[in-house]
Amino acid sequence: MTASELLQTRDQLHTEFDQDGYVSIPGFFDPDEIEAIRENNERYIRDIVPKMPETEVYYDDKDDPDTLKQLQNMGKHDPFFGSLLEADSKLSQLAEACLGEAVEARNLQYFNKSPKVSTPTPPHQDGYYFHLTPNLAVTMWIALEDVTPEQGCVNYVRGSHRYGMRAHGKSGTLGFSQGILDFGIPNDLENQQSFPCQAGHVLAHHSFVIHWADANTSGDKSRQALGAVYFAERCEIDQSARAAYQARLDAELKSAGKI
Ligand SMILES: O=C(O)CCC(=O)C(=O)O
Repeated sequence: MTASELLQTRDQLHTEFDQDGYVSIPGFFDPDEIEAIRENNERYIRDIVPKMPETEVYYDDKDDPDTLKQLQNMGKHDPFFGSLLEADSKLSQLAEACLGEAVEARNLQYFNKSPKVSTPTPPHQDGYYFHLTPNLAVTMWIALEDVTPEQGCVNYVRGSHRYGMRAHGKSGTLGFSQGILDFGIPNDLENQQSFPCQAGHVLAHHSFVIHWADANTSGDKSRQALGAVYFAERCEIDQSARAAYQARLDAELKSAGKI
């Protein structure tokens, strides 16, 4: 999708996002754009990851680099990824179109499910991790490669952003420490939508939308994606709650030998 197509479809995107809690845009990044992102991602993993703080790099198996699972704050560590997020970038414009108001970039994450070791992403709402008032944010999930259900595609509960925050508890999953405790009520089951997709496809979801992904059972393929997070500019962040949560998590992961 070009920047001008994005501008032309702003209202439609906002209406759809309001109604379903997400939008799904095949080909948001064209093949050349996604190839450039993939090449820079490889460079980033090779050159930047070794210099990153251990609290921002998760491996399914810390002793096996092939099991790299998640990275945080890529935009802060590298100008290429910083430019993907900056004001007026396509992602920033999409975030603004979805929420219908001014946004601020917060994080760029890498999400992989290695074929060697892979765990499901538990059903959760991103807003649980964000500590925002109002809880208004959007995550854009960017497929770096084609993703089938066997590789662990993203699934949503359509319309779930309208019912507020569900109770979360420890999931035991590295990188997604919290999951919805009572997931599977009739509304969850009746409104599930799965999104197998092709490289360059972008899914943008509201901070209250329930989503999850299965483990990668493909046997030989990775499942690589980026997640770009924007908060509505007017949100207040409870910095002390965020910092306390992060400190607790880092200490738990450290004592369990995960980081
Ligand atoms: O990549 C995944 O498995 C899930 C990503 C996710 O939860 C998110 O983008 O908010």
